[in-house]
Amino acid sequence: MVQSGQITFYTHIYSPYCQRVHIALEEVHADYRAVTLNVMQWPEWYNTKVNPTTRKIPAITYGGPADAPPEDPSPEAVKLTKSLVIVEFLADLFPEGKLRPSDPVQLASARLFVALFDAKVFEAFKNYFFMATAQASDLLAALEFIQARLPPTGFAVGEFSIADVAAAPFLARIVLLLEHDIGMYPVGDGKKTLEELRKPKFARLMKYIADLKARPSFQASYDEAQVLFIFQNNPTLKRT
Ligand SMILES: N[C@@H](CCC(=O)N[C@@H](CS)C(=O)NCC(=O)O)C(=O)O
Repeated sequence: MVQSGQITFYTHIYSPYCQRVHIALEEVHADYRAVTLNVMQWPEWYNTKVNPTTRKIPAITYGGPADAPPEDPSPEAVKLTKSLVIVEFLADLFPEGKLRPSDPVQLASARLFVALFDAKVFEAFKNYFFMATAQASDLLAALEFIQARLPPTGFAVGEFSIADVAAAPFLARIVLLLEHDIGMYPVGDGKKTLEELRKPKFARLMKYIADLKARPSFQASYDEAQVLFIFQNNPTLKRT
């Protein structure tokens, strides 16, 4: 399909939710303009003119004049937020990008994978790294649960799909945080947890993560050094 409207993508490199959208944009070869928000000084125009609904990133505007300034998008442009809504929108807009399996069973499996991933892995990610209300064993259990859903080879439902778009940013950040022992858990716990993940029991999951990270769309949307720097300086991840 020839893209019929402009796409402006509001983002920041640290955000796994933004990376979902970024991966999808790259996968479908969309023509888009990325606007990095100054998250240290959250711009008021973003809350009032781009995303008054949730005031979070990511968001996109679609359509309207291509030369409208990002901080003053045209009323003609559609404004969308919520990473998975945008990813599904891009899958619809660019069917040739094949982000969404054409087989209904595969599609349902991909959507189920996303729902389970968010319920299990995201919860453990938040609670283990940021809240210290979960143990390493909770994170490992969530990852084992997701690993058990993977086919022997390939991506979450075989071919690369929305399921992988949703999972990749979080899985990459989990490994990165563990490698650098960043999180609200006791010092040294991250490295021990990573040792567990490097055991044969988690070989399938680690191969899946390696395959995700090797994907050109992932590489185009990720800068490990920058993400690490932001995590290292994130006050909500500083142990007291
Ligand atoms: N469920 C939303 C979550 C988006 C989200 O939490 N974004 C964070 C960045 S990772 C944000 O904008 N935080 C700023 C804030 O809460 O003020 C999605 O899927 O897009």
